[in-house]
Amino acid sequence: MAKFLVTGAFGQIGTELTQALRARHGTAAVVASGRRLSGHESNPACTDPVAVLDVTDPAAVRNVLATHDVDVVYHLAARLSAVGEQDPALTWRVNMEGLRNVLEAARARPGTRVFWPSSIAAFGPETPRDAVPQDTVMRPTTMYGVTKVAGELLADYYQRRYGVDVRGVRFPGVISSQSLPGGGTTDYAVEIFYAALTSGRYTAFVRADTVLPMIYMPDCIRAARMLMDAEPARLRHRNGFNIAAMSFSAGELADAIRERLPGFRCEFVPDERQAIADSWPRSIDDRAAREEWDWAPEYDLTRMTDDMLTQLGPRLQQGSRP
Ligand code: VAH
Repeated sequence: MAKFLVTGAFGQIGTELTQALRARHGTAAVVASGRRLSGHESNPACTDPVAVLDVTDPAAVRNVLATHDVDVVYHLAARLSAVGEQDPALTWRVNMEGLRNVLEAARARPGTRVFWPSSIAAFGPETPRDAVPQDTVMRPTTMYGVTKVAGELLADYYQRRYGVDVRGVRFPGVISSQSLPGGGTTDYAVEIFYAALTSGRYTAFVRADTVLPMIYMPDCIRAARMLMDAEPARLRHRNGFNIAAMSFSAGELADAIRERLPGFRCEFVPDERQAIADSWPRSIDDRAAREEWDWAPEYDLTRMTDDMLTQLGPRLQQGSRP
């Protein structure tokens, strides 16, 4: 039985990825790890087998892989774009030292495979705004983005120099119904659903005309699984595959919700996160992912909005949040 380790398992993607991996491989096969367990007691991913893991501690990373005899690491622990700007040095340490420690630990255990996500945050103002090519100018303006560009290069180095089987995609903004986002610039695209179903009003922190690439969590998890299941011989790229699912403006998202909840009102009051959003592209060319491992999204704005309201509605009416 293959053993899996998810770092950042109690975060937005980690929570749902851990559950998806456990559904596919069995609970005992998937170790959920986080910097601490306290505060995550209600998180469905925070159930045995769990591990407390600070990814900036190389010995701790090596020990967890050895103790649980890990074959595959989904390395999600990271500080995101907005929160990352509050302490750039810590963001560098967590995002870069954490990744290097995981790659080093995988190198020391031949055959250990790694999934590590990059992000559209790896792009910057000089990147083409529309249909961003797989290989393009990458000069991000956030420390998070810097760590994603550097991380892609580091992961490619470990694959080329040491043969570590590490793979990754550039996730767009992720929208999820089972877990809250963790301090990113795209958090508005999740918060808006909770506000629409509770108070009926939301103040978005970006302009209405802000268009960003987004992906719904079921597609996010399927992309990770498809890439890790892909035949290595087909992969001409390795880390940082562009993937696209949908692009829409904050105003279009509010309109889609209002079509289903007529009383919903949304205002747009940009804050410091607007500058980050403005540095990212509007849409992505994901032909490489489609050609090399058959990527294809299953959720667009309409289907995602319907499912988010269907999933969240009953839960919020019962007064429960993730
Ligand atoms: C963030 N949700 O906002 C993340 C993501 C593309 C955005 O990387 O930082």
